[in-house]
Amino acid sequence: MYLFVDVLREVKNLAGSALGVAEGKICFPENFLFGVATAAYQVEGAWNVSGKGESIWDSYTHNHSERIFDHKTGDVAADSYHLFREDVRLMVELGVQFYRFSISWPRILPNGLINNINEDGIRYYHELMDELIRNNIQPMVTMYHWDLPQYLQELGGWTNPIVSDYFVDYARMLFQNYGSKVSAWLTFNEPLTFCRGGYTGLEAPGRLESSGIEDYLCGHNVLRAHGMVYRMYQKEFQAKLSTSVGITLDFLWRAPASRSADDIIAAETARQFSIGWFAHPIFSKTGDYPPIMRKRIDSISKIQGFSRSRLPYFTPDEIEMIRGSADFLGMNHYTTFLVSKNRKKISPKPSYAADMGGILSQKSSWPVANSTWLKIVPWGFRLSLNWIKREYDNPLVIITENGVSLEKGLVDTRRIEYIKEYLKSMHAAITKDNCNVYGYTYWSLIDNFEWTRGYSERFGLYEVDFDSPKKTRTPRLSSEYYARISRTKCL
Ligand code: GBH
Repeated sequence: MYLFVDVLREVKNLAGSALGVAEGKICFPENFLFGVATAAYQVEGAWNVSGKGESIWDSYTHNHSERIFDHKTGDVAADSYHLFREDVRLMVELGVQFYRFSISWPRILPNGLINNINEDGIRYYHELMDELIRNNIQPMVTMYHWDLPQYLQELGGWTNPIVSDYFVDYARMLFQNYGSKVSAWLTFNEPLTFCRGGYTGLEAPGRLESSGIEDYLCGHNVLRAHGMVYRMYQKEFQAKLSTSVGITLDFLWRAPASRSADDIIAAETARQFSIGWFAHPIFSKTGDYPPIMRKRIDSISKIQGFSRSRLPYFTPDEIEMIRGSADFLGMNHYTTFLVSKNRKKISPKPSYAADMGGILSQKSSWPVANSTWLKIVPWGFRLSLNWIKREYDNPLVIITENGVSLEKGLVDTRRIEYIKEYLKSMHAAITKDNCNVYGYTYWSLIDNFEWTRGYSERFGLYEVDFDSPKKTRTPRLSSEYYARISRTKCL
């Protein structure tokens, strides 16, 4: 059993060596880690059980069922709050080395604040972790997978800087309670998605008209919160705990739509506005926002009549605090988009999309999944990893999500194909290009509540019958395929 921390130390020597195409097989090194992932709101259910507080996703699905594709909620979901032992049994079947799950902030701190601790919440995650460890599965924990305590939303949510301080209180109590059990921590899951989606799109809190202002405030406070947690961890816990702390960023590859210089520049700008927004402050040598983001938003803000940039400035101390504040980069990768230059004139209305200046599309010939945004484009994976390597001096990366949605059904040969092709692409990035990737997580262990898509999109290696009282889990073909990979480390 390898701790992530050990792998973190060893992986540099590993790249290229133990890897390869042995006897015609594509193999990963022996201590490369395979896992599966879920998130609290998507699987736990038990939304108001034993003292849990309300989250923004509880209130959002309850008050805005019209915004959820099938008008459903995560009130019960896959009921993993009660069925976690069954979930762990499935992971034993899969032979995975780790389980990435998230902790529900309001299950532990009902209104988000540290003065009111819900002991049942603390107990629940202890039991889950103990069950995992008993079965030799390492817990990898996301502190925040989108379910902000509703009370903090009423204070302004991530647009209010005080929420960063409250997040540090929450994180400290997680280290205190679970520090000795968790192999790797992720502060946030996909700030790009929840800051953009929550303030332009349909994700909670669902502020539809706030792009270009509130999304940037959200990102700013999330970056501050991340840096503050990492420094608190270093000061108070690092010496005592054998663990590592990172962040998960989503990187859907952005390829130029044509060979024109304009589109090549637009694609690079789009990368800086997506992963770069959060990765540049943490993983680059210089820190702070990507220069192109700073430049474009500052100048467009001026043209629009603002007296200051809509993208807030970090103080020099904050830049230093955030720079280098991660032991590894967690990367979620699913698909690829094409980018062409937006030739429209800047409108007076602030928006992230206009600031970014590219138009995103996908090729109609790319094979589809069961999510409108998810086209199957394996080569984008290798390019994403190479971009990370070049841009941030080859940091340690763990793939914290990769997966595909399909129709209901147990014979999911297309999922097997997806996993195979994406893993081949990742293998090439490791062996041929020397990218420092040391783990891979399939999203998801089981079918779950797919946010605004409700239960209509299925990502699980196991099917869940949401109509059955016991939320019966049944293995799909892909679960056998993935079990072989995680055991043999070969395709
Ligand atoms: C991940 O996000 C999430 O971390 C996870 O919770 C989720 O279940 C999983 O993916 C599967 O969706 O409709 O064009 O506006 C993946 C990244 C970014 C994908 C936002 C969907 C919306 C694209 N997501 N995106 S669009």
